[in-house]
Parts: sequence; C-alpha cells; structure tokens
Amino acid sequence: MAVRVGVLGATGAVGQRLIQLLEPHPEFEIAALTASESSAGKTYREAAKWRVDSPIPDDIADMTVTATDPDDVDDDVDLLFSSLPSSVGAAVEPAFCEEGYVVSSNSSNSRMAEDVPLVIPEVNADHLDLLEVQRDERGWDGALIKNPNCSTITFVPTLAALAEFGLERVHVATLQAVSGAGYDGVSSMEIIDNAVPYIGSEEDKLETESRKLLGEFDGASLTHDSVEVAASCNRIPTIDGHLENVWVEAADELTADDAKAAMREYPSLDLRSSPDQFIYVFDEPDRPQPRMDRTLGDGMAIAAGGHRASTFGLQYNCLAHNTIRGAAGASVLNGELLLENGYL
Ligand code: 2RA
Repeated sequence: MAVRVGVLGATGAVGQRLIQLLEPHPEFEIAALTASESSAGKTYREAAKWRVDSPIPDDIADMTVTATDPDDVDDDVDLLFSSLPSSVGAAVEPAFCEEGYVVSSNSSNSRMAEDVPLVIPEVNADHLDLLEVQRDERGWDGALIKNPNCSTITFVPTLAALAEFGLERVHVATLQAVSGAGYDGVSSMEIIDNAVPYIGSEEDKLETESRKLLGEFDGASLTHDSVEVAASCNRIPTIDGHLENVWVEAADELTADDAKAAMREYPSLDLRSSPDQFIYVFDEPDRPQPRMDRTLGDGMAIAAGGHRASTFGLQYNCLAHNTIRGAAGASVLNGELLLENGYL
C-alpha cells in the first residue's frame, strides 16, 4: 500500500522536481498539492508554469491545488514534502506537525534547531532519533525532519568519507548553478558570461550545517562536530549542478590515494579517478563548463575526483545535481528513511 504524500509549495522549482521524482516512486502516491492562496482551487496545470525536463504527469495536471493550510489538506495524507520559502515554512510547518502530519522539508527554516534532525541518510541516519526528543519537547503528533542545503549535500558526504582521518579544517569554494536560485531568482540572462561571488545566504549554511551533520547524537542530545569550515560561494552560468572545490586538513596523514580509497567505498559517491576525467565538458576551448554527467545515473550520485596534495592539505572536487540529488531528492531520501524507521 503506497504512502499518501503531499507537496507543500508544489509550483516552485523544487516543488516541480519533487513531483517529477515522486510520481514514479513505488512507495509514495501524490495525493495533495499546495501553493499560494492565489493558486488555491486551480488545477495544477493552471497554477504551475511547468519547467522541469519531462512533461507534467497527466494525473497531476488535473489535481486541484489547495492553499498551504492544514485545514485544506486531506488528513489521510501521511507525509508532506515541503519546499516552501523559509519564512512561510517557519510559520506553517509547525502547524502541520501539530495536526499530526510528518513533514520532510527542504526549507531552510529550523535546520539548526537542536530537536530537528538535519539528515543525509548515508551520513547521519542515526540522528533521526532526535524525533523522539522533538515529540517530547513539542508535544506534536506529527514530526519535522530537514535535509540540508543542496550545496551542503554536495560536499558533506565526501567529508564523512574522510572522517576517520580526523578532520580539522575544511575550506570549500562553490560554483553554483542558476537553478539553485529558483525560477524567480537570478535570471539566466543576467548571469550569462558572468560569475557572481558571495551568494550571501549560502556561506553560513555550508559552515554550520556541515558541523551538525557530522556531529554525534548520544540518544538525548546532539554535539556538533568541532571541524572548522570556511566557505566561499559563487553563482556561475550553468543551469543545473553545483561544483565544489574542497581543501581538507586532517589530524592524521591523508594522501590522495587514501582519500580515493575512502571515497570509492562510500555510499552515493561516484569516484572520478583523475582531474582531467572530472566531468568537465569543454564545449568551447575557452569556456570550461561543469556539466552533470548523465552516466552518474539518475542524478542521485555525487561525483568526487581530482584528488591532489596541496599547500592546505588535500584538495579535491565534488559535484551534485542541486535539485535532483540536492533539494528534492534529499527530501525524498529522508521520506524513505522515515518509512523504513516506522515513522509513517
Ligand atoms: C542555491 N543552495 O543554490 C541554494 C538553493 N536554495 O541558491
């Protein structure tokens, strides 16, 4: 019996990607779509400017969109995937949890709340048990789990693979695709032939979310990891795919071969063995373009490669599809984790 799910914020860039990933999913059945008040009552086809790289599924196109309000969503929906603007999520996600809904959210609000599990399943699935603390403290019948920022998801699994070497300091520079800014964000035309330094909302997320994800949960509270992380984030003129350059300093000796061996074994990482193979597709000799390499499968793998010793420890690169593996896929993976652990 498929779990009945809803998508909060269904017309946005990530909401559309959620629908694309959930519609064929064998364990989830889309039963509710919400958007702003102005879209309530319309069919999804009328409400959404569909821009994902596959047609709207017919059964979705004719669904009636409701307002993002617990009173308007069928109470037989078991799990809600939320990709609301953080200001909206901060207001309505707790209301849904109080009403008994379980929410797997990509929205940035509450990611750092001490009783909200921030989870990448292959990194810290054990943090899910924070939900018991959450229920005790908030008295919710429902539950709230968060996935991290898509640029955080791109590099933290590679750090988790190297944790055995005793991570001390990490520097990360990102080259982030335009789709990360959402359909109403940076316009592709504004950024063509440009690179925009300092995205502003990103740097702090990479520096703080990574330490929570790598932290230790003792069954009652979570201690964030002590690793020092410094991030610099840039927007570049690609449509999809966040590419990140990482420098890691560890307590123990960490060679490029050590890192390759560790990453080769780590779930979700797709190791690219040498810099020149690392997913650069040179469309024009003077304009290197990082592209999502579709051989990574359905975009859920995280590519890692180009490992080399540098003045600042070990340097390597990683790349993830920011809405498939990042925002939307990350929420779906957390929905699967909730299902596996009896929360649905
Ligand atoms: C960005 N990581 O790329 C963000 C997506 N919310 O702008």
